[in-house]
Amino acid sequence: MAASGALGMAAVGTQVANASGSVGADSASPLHHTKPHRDSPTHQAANASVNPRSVRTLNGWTLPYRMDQGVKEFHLVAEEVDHEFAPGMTAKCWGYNGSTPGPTLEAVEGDRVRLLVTNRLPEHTSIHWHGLILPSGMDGVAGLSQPPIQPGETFVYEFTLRQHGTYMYHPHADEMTQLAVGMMGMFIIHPRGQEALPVQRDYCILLHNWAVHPGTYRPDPGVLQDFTMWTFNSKVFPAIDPLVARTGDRVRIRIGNLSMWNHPLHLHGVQFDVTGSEGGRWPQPRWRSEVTELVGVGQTRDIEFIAVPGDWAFHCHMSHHTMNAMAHDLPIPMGVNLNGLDRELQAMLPGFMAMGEHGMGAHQDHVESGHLQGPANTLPMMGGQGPYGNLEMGGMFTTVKVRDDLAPDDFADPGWYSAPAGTVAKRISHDPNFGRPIRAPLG
Ligand SMILES: [Cu+2]
Repeated sequence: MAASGALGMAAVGTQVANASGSVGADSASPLHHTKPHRDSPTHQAANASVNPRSVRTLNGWTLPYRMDQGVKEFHLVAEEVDHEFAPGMTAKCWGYNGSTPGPTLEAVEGDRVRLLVTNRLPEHTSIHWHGLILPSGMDGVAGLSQPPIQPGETFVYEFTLRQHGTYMYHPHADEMTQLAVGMMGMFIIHPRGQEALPVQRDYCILLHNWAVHPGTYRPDPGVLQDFTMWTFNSKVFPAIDPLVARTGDRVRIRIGNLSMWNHPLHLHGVQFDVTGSEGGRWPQPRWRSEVTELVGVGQTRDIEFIAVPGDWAFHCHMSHHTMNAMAHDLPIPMGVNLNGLDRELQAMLPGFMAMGEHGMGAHQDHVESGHLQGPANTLPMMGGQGPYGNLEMGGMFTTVKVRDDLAPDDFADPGWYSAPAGTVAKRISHDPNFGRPIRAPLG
């Protein structure tokens, strides 16, 4: 694979497929699947590379680097981006190199890295390398460790990576605003040398929340709690890609949280091990077997599991975080007869539709049949179609799709799982008085 092809793609901001392992200049890495080669100086100038041990940033990409006399040089551009949360909803956000989250940075423990940061925003910024051990003056806190990067300026950070693990980057200048509008990314440092128990699939996901009021096109940084969008890598379900794996693969999901809530991430179908964090991959005796892991604000957590065949839900367990925009200040009147309420309220609120008398599950049907029209530029609270009907999900929800017959570099959505005969729950009666259920404790 020609590395210059990756550069050409990166230059126009297109996603760079790197999971198959393009030829990197990191010839010190012992894990090259392709023959290591040392770039000539002229080749370096024209070349950009990605680490051959790349993670897969769901719905995102890894930033290629250039080698400059032994230093891996990355160039981040802080800028406004047009971002689509899912078809039907876009916003003017801020990010890096054309995307929010910004591209994932990947390097190897021991690497010398140089990070150029160009500010194309209308206000000053800086980048804090969250969790990295580095000289104080490289820590990126505007006013404390460096002057702010003014609009139009480029700053350079340079340091040696002295650890491995799952890290993040984000501004430390007007931080509340700049985080709220999408400025963040992940920084993955691979250990030098082969990992014990190597993983076959290595995903990373950055959690965030947004307040994009229906009918508006910019996130509101002043909102503290009533967020409308809960995202994996700035996307909401059903626009979040599935995590694809082959049966028996060791899969790692690296989760970072730069939102303003803690998120209990829950995976169906397996007991996973919590295996790492900003502290690197932990020694195996410290691994914990769990099915839900709380990822706190400002934390990263790595989980690993052996993939078992099926379609498995992977989501935040705060159930309002698996919904899209809701009117939080309206009650959901379960059990209340709503006859006539619509008509009276529609005089004041055109298009109002009272819902919730029998639960909210009808919402998706109403939206998809077209008679519940939301305001401009927002998304239905729930959506997504599965092989058996509506998924009634939004926000921080996706699927892990595991199949027996995938090539190691195949990350394409394999469609829905066809379950072996006799292994799917099924209807056995239409009668509400069916059977003899026990409704009281014995004795
Ligand atoms: Cu959550």
